[in-house]
Amino acid sequence: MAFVQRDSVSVFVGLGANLGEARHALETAVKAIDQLPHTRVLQCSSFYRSAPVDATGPDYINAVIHLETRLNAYEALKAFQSFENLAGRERPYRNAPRTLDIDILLFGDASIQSPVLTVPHPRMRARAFVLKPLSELLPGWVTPQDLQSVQSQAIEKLDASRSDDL
Ligand code: PH2
Ligand code: MG
Ligand code: MG
Repeated sequence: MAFVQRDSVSVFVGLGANLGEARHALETAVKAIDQLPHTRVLQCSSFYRSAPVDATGPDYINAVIHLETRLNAYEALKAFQSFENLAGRERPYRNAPRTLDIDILLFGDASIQSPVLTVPHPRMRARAFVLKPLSELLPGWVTPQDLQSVQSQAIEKLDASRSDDL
């Protein structure tokens, strides 16, 4: 990897899928991310089932992971997009149902506005499927007002011991 930086950065990443074996796709993605060079997954939230927000199609499975990496944000983005493609992701239109979506939410304290990447993720505070799992990993970041403002969005935490939730 060409752009490895010296210091490792603490990164939060949102995972989602609503086509195919969604839960399996998320589990596979977590393992693949953990195996990236200079990268370690530190924590994974519970898995949640959520109704599509600004989108149509089946319910999503969502989770958030915390990792540390020495890749820069663009290297991480490129790797995540390759994992999406390997999972069979198609992009017929904006917010189309998908087999795997991997979004950088927070990349250390970086603020990035480029044509390919905006960090912090511009819609993360408006989405229960990000705020609920993120509040498990980074409780101080998610305020009660944040959670209040998304309480109309249907979401349920899945039982970790059950494999038949889908
Ligand atoms: N992702 C979207 C649009 N809407 N809704 C839910 N519940 N979960 C998602 O991951 C999601 C969504 C665009 O990435
Ligand atoms: Mg997304
Ligand atoms: Mg995405």
